[in-house]
Amino acid sequence: MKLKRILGSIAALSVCSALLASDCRGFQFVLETSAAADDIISYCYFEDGTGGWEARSADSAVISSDNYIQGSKSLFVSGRSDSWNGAQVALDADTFKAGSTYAFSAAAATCSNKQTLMMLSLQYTSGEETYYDHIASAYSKDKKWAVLANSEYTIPAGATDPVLYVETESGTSDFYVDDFKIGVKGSIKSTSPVSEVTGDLNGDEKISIIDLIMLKNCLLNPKTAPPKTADADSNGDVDLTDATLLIQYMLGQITAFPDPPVPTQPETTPFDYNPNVSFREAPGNYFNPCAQAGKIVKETYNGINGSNTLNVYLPNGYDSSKQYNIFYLMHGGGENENTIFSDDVKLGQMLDNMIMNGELEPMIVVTPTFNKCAAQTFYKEWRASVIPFVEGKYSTYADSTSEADLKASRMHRAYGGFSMGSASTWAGLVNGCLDICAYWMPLSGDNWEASGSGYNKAKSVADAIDRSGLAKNEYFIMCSTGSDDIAYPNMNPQMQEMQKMSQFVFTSDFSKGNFYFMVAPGKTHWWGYVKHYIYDTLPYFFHES
Ligand code: FER
Repeated sequence: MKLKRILGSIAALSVCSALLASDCRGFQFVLETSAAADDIISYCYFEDGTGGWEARSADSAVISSDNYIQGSKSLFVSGRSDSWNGAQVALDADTFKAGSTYAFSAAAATCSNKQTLMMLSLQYTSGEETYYDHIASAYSKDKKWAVLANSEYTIPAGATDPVLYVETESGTSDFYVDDFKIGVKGSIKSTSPVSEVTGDLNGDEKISIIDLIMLKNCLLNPKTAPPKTADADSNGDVDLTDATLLIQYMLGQITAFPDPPVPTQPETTPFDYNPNVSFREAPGNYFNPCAQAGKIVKETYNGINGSNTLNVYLPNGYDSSKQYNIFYLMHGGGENENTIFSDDVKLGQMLDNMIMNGELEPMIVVTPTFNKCAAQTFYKEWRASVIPFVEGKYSTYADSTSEADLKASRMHRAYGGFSMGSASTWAGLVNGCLDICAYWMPLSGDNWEASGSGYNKAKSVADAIDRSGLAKNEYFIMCSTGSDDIAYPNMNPQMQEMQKMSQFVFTSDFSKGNFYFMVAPGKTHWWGYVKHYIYDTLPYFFHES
């Protein structure tokens, strides 16, 4: 062990000086994947077309010159709604024989700002069954290229209809594919197996000089994505500090790498709750353009109900290295995803002004539409398509869009809506979405998941809470309407019954309770009033942990 350390030290020192002194191009061999031309059986560099590559359940796969690893073009894949969506090419079964071994390689680069495991996979049929196998994988982030290569992959014996494809382990961000080739067995160098051990860049389960050389290559080639394990200080960036830490580790000066830094943003903020929040209009100038305006981005995604669009409000100064709370806000019947940020409502301006004046923490607000299904079933599309699309692309508290990470970030997610949007809110809450969302804002609409009395409607909500197994400080329901609103006579009996039930503790101080109903005197069923309910109550969200 001691001898190993000393040898390691000497090697580390020589590389350390190489790092400082040379142009180090001699070390590039580690990431080299090129094969002799004779060894290549099939290739596509996307310079002269797609070479048979096509979208795999994504909206499109087209040639792009925005990002490439060689030549001047690549294949750009967009409009994915699941992690297995991407780009694919059918393999000629006469050329690539089942049971035979070949070398496979493709470069891939995600548009996500999160580390994303890119995968080169094979779909094939055997008998009646379809199978999916992973050939090679590597991490990418911020459009940097990861090489997915396996020098010896055997197409399973008996496989028919082989289709090669590029997908991601999680998330639905757009990505690029380039430099695709299949060669004779052994002709292309395999990329490293993916390791979870910090400092082990090449996945050989050791931390050695080879890892340091690989790290150096990543630093010298900004187009190439470093593996996740290169981030020795776990701060999200790979830089010279990580190289220094690796050297120190090999010299025995440190025995472990630093723990990930504590997030600079506090998980929760102390909040001065009013336990009986009452209706108050937002200042009139909050509906004027704001000096510190956020951005409203129109997005298209391919969801379970087909292609659809939504709007994403990004607060002023949105920074993808920070994490943001997220509020999904639904329109009413006869409206659409553009209503809420339109000049009729001007919610964007109101959010800008609230955030500028410190009344609201910067957050992401998403306005989808239930117009491709029904208000009461939209929660299915929200869960299966909208959240993975939005939170795979924008930075929320979800570390990935896996089920586990959505659950872990539930205290940073809210859902609300007006009128039929309120029907969609109750539907999501009642039908199993409490596991990924803690904050709910029904506005001028009662629960249509149960018919009949206010008691029945209240009981359907209470039952969902019982099924969720959550504690009383893990779910929060902030309801509002006007006393002259058509929803009031429907909503009020349900609200009265909920107050009697043990699952609900009535107060707008969410450090002490979880349910509130604000009634605005004389107000009717109109966004012109409802926008003020959001002004009054949205600041009460996201302070609990
Ligand atoms: C309600 C009253 C009205 C309600 C929805 C509506 C979900 C919607 C009316 C419309 O779209 O015309 O209590 O609850």
